[in-house]
Amino acid sequence: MKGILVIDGNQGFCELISTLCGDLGLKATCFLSFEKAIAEISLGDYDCIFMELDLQGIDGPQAIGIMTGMCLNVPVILMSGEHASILSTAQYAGKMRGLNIVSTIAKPFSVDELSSLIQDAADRQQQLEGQQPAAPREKVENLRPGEVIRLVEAGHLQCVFQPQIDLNTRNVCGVEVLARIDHPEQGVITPDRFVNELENCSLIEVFNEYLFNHSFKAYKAFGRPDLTISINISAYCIRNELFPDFISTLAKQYDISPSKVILEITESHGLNFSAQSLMIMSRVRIKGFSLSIDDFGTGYSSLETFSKVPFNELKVDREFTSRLRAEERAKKIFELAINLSKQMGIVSVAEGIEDEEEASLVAAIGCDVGQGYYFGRPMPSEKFMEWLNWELKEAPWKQVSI
Ligand code: G
Ligand code: G
Ligand code: MN
Repeated sequence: MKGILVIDGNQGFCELISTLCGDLGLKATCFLSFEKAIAEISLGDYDCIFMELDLQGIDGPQAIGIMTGMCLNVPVILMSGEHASILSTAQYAGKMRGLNIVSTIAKPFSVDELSSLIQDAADRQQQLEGQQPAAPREKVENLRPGEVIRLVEAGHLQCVFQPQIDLNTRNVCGVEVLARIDHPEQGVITPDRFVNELENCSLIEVFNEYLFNHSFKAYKAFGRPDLTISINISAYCIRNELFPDFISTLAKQYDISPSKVILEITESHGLNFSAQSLMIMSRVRIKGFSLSIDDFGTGYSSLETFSKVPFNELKVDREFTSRLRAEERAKKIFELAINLSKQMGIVSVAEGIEDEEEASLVAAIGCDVGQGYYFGRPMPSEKFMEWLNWELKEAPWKQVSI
């Protein structure tokens, strides 16, 4: 153990933390300001840094900015007596810039809380010391729209299927289709490397024609007309006068009830409130299809969209699900989204559920449907059919009393 570095303007606090560290067999080095600590910090030779946000001179958030420039990977713990939201924003911003902020602690705290934080930091550091640093990720180019279409036409479009669970009955109730390109040289490519460019040009329509056919065909093969099928569409579709008839004709051709088809729209550039696109969305609803607002709460999603577009489902972004447990603010926003759905009389879906605790938590808040790795990852159609059989009898979430 190399020891702990403490930056706090309060002499008494520095003494307390030194004593606690001493009891745990750790050495603490304390500084009353960031300026005084900076030379030591740059050596990076500590197991952990405890830093107060409200410092004289260079304050905590500024200090975070300076530390990110130093490329440190020492774990940092932020402390503050300010409102919890300030602490969690500072943590979030620091992490975004690559600083290893492992936790925050609101003052005043008990000696026990502090001791367990110090112990955790020491344990974590010991684990890390045995590990190789991660290899830097190679920068990969996005696929050009023309190339995507060429690959799709050559049969390289893959669809994977992720289950959705009714949180009241705990049975599967739907499936979301996610597109992949199986690239001959680069392997499986996810939509973050091709969808944006494609959505900005008319080739998205060619892509969608393949995608819808592929998805509907697989859906029929599942032999589960009770499930809904959710497909991601882009703003481009709902500016196209031909889209309502296209989707309607296709559903008839595959003998699929429109009431089982949910079209997910992510707000991004391009979703506008022109009379034309509002009319197209209304026509899609009149023909019996559902419209879902995807990734709600992040990016471009706004209450304006919500108030103008005829959505009948809201999917809360997985960002909120993952922060629900640790962050009171994320939980409040989650609750707001669920209450809003209830008031509007529409279905709510939580994305990104990764364990039972998250599943129970979102269900307790009143969310209707759950989706995430806990229930099932996106799977190729054959795997999904096996999953459906397994789900009927063995799924662990059915054993949980609700
Ligand atoms: O697993 P994944 O990386 O597939 O999905 C990332 C995002 O890509 C999803 O949130 C979804 O919005 C988008 N996406 C996935 N499949 C499609 C698709 O077929 N069409 C469009 N327009 N977007 C998709
Ligand atoms: O359309 P949309 O944003 O909902 O796409 C879902 C995306 O989220 C896909 O990229 C999918 O692979 C990913 N995803 C689905 N479930 C989970 C989960 O439990 N955890 C994480 N981290 N990602 C998930
Ligand atoms: Mn989606």
